[in-house]
Amino acid sequence: MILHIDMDAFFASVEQRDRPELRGKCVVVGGSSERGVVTTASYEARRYGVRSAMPMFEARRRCPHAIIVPGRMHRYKAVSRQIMDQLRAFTPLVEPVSIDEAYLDISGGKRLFGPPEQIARSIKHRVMQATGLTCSIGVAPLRFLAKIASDMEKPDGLTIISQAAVPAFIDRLPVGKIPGVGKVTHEKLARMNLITLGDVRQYPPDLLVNRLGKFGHRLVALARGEDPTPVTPSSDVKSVSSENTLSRDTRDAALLHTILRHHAEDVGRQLRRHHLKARTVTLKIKHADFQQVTRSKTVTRPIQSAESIFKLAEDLLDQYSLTRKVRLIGVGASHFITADTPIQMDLFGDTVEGSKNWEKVDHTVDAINEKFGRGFISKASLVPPGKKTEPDSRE
Ligand code: TTP
Ligand code: MG
Repeated sequence: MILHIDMDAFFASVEQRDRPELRGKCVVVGGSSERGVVTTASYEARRYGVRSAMPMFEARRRCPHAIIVPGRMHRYKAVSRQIMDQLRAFTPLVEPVSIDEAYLDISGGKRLFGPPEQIARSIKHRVMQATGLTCSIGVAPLRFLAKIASDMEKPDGLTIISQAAVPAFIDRLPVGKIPGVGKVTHEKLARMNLITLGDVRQYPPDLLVNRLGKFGHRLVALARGEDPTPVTPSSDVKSVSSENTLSRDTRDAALLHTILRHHAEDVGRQLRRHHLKARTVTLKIKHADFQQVTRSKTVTRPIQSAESIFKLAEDLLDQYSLTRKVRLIGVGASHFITADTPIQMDLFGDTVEGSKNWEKVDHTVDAINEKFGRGFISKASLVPPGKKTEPDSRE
């Protein structure tokens, strides 16, 4: 089963979430100048006919009381990452296709997360908990139908097309709804009297290919209920690392250990963000004379927690004889397996004793920092000596 998720009025919803005074109002995101266009509009504004890509003056004409806000792309991107992260908790097979939509292959999720409808509801719930935003979801045995389904009950929709319902759905599906059928193709099909995908199925395939070229092949396949495009996870990350050039060259082992700890923490965070576990940890050192040294250690069982990464990096540093001053130090992790599903976690367990608990700590720290900003909370071992004071009232 393929699940397609698409956020509702994404940019506008983020603005309404961040600025409570905009909630329930007609919000239009876009350029407010003479030549500005609408990027998106809240559902309140859509009632007045405001649409994406409409000139802003037209939007103003249709909805004079609309509040126009300029976009904040960095913000939307950050929220998008948060959403994709939530999705990866259900399956590693997540293919983001735009800033606010993704395909998931949920075929393997039944045992862990229940039937498709339950998975979809859990996803909606999780996305809401993590971001305060609503989304619409479509589930179907075919990728293109999942996409169409997610659009059918917007906003806050959930539409499931079961295997049994597919033939009838295809037969009645207006061709204009098919992703990839633009205005020109739509008109061509209309001239051939092809109104639904059912009409396409009954049409001689050769003739269709003749008229439409390559896209004709695709339409013939879709009409037969074939959409072989697999869900391809975008994450082809091969390694993650964290390093820094020191403000002063040093051989001070205690200082280097503290810095390593920070890097291990950062690497752990990246692994968790990508839902990966690593089997190899690499220590990288650049000396004052710019000579670079790397030392690696590979373990049998994949790790993810900052603590496990730090322990390995620390061993590597201890085994390396520091005869010269260090200019740059870093930690890397590679040799990945995906670490998304509890099955895999149980299967592989974890290596360093007690690191399961550390993983829990790391995940909690990630969640808090995600909500309140990076650095809101961190481990005592990362705080420089002398700064471990009582939290002030602000904290
Ligand atoms: P969409 O998912 O197409 O639109 P939407 O999320 O705003 O509304 P809907 O509930 O109908 O899904 O696009 C996602 C975001 O991408 C949208 O919030 C703004 C941005 N976008 C553009 O920048 N340019 C465009 O032409 C469109 C359509 C969207
Ligand atoms: Mg959307």
